[in-house]
Amino acid sequence: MKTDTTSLNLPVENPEAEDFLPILGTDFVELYVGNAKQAAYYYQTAWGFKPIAYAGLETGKKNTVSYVLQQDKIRLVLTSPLEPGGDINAHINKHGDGVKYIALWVDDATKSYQETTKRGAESYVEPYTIEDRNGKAVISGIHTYGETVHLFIERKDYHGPFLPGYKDWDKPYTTKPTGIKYIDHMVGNVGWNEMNKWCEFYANVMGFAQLVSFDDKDISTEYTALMSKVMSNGNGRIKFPINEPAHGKKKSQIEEYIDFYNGAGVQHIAVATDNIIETVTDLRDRGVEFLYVPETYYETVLDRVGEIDEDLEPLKELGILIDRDDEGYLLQIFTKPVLDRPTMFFEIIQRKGAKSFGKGNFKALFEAIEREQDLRGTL
Ligand code: TYF
Ligand code: FE
Repeated sequence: MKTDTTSLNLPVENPEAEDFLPILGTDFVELYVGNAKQAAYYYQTAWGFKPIAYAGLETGKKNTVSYVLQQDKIRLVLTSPLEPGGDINAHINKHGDGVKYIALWVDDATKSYQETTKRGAESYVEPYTIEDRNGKAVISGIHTYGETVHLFIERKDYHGPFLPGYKDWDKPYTTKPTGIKYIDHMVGNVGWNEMNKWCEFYANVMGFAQLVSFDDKDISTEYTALMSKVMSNGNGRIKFPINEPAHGKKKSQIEEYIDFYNGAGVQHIAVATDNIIETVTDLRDRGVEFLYVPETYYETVLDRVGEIDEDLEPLKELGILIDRDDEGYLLQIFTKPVLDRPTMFFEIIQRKGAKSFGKGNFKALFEAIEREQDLRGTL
């Protein structure tokens, strides 16, 4: 894919350079939540995740409980505290439910830790080994924006349900999958003027390159603005756009997030499907709420994106957005925040060649978000 060369402070993709942090994929995303049991039920029932593993009182854990859910390559962990006080309660108290760990699957968690900390990463946890009868795993971790952490997970010698210490979750699986397959990208919202600092972190500390950059002129409506840069790892499996608020006539959605999350954190998780019409129809039937796009969007969209394989009618009914770049097109849609605070949401994306992020939809999307902000009195 084309890389951005206009922003000279960051390295762009260099296929010759050796990747000092080879990442095999996203291993899991762990949220700290107030009530993991009910959150797990939501992700099973509404999103079609399958229960995989469990750790809690029954497995000898005294202070916390964790449920692991999986759908195709996407693994979610939901963790709650079982007692007052401590880091998890503090996290929930400050942020509400939210992403604590973005865990990256690596071949060597010790080397990943050494290579990143020697380039300036702040240590979260030194490499440690955990073991049970299913084998062993090595885990290490470094801090990223806000209170979010990147864990490195080395699991080549582990053959159980999730990680040592977890047991099979024996609940019968009744919900059907919704067709989401893998995490396409995960977006971080950071504070005013912090975007470059965090993009430099991904470049210098993790060896990522910048794919694209949008300034407040690309990403503004009449009322609100933000800035965004997309950082990608060497093999392109990990893509982390970073947003910061920008000044407009009204409050940036990024500022609203920062206010409610009380700091930087994960804004959205984009999940890929091979059939967005079926996936979104299914999610809607199960009660997942999506942003509304006015019908006028569909009057001109094909003039902008040209011919597509899908009928326009179902896309219009569901509110799915369309965009094109040099390599193909993409279909995308955004949920409303999935928590009470207007913080985290999901994107469903189907790529048909396009490797970009839907720049042509930003205006329609941000106007839809503004309508929600207005209802909340936070615009
Ligand atoms: O990930 C992206 O870049 C797109 C568009 O606050 C986007 O999904 C960018 C910023 C934002 C919401 C969506
Ligand atoms: Fe996105």
